[in-house]
Amino acid sequence: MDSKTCILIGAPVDSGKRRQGCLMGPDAYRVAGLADTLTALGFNVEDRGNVAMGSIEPASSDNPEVFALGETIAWTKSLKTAAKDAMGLGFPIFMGGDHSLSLGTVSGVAAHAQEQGRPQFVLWLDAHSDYHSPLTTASGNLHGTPVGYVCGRDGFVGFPELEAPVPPSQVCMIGLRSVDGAEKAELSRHDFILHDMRAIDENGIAPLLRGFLQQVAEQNGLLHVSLDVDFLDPSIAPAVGTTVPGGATFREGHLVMEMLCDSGLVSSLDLVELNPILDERGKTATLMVDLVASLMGRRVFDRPTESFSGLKTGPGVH
Ligand code: NNH
Ligand code: MN
Ligand code: MN
Ligand code: MN
Repeated sequence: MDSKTCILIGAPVDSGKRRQGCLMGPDAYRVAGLADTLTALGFNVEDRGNVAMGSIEPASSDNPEVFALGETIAWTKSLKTAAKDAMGLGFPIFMGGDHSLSLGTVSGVAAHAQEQGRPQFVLWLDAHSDYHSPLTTASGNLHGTPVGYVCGRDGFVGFPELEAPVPPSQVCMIGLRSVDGAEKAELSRHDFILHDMRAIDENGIAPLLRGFLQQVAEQNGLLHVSLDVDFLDPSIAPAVGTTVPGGATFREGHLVMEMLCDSGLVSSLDLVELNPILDERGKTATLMVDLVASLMGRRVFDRPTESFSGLKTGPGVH
């Protein structure tokens, strides 16, 4: 693939919860200047427009609460294909759309990784763990299920068969502060790498992330980053339907992105849950674009390279 090409893929998914508005996300990123920002950092940028949902087939769940199941299945199919294809062409940035888009993007990039014979790692930057299945969700909102799906939980009837389940030990979650009881019980049965806000407060975010990056490097993994707007504190990122107080600060957000950049390990990115109608003069969309800039190399001064044992490459080089 071309390491200096960023592929922008709009995923106007709004089926993952009842409050509508995330379908405007891709255009908000465009208006906030995502493409120009990447161009200024030296990338070739290819905006492939928005992915279409695909045809909705009749679908039903044993859980009567489940919302818009058929639509989310249709999105998962089309986004999985789009993600798998894009991995061969450059560094894909999936502009959401709510977090149910990650059922498609993560299963797609993981299938690509398997074809390359490399392990897929996932960094989940989110207030929530999104580890429900359609059978366990109390809200019925499928944006709370992508980690469950990509890690191979039961209950995803009607969704595409998983080609390459991601082992929980290859999933790191940072920023947790709202985890449902049923999710917590199920999470604890597996070896996810879980860092809640208290862990960030006590240790600082850098050592938590560094430990995970070391693992990715040692295993020559590909790394998908899924950035939920609600990872950030609502005071700096209000444009999200599920604000939870006590989130990552402006500098914690940027530091994560800067360290990810220096690691050279990131191979794909989701930007999810931006709901532009809830924004304040575009400040959340602008912050998200600036975070992408930090991930892709914007910096004041260079740092000595981190001593990861993996390949020393740039973002998207894999
Ligand atoms: N766990 C809750 C649910 O399943 C909230 C999920 N909401 C999110 N996830 N915003 O990131 O409904
Ligand atoms: Mn590749
Ligand atoms: Mn989420
Ligand atoms: Mn969330």
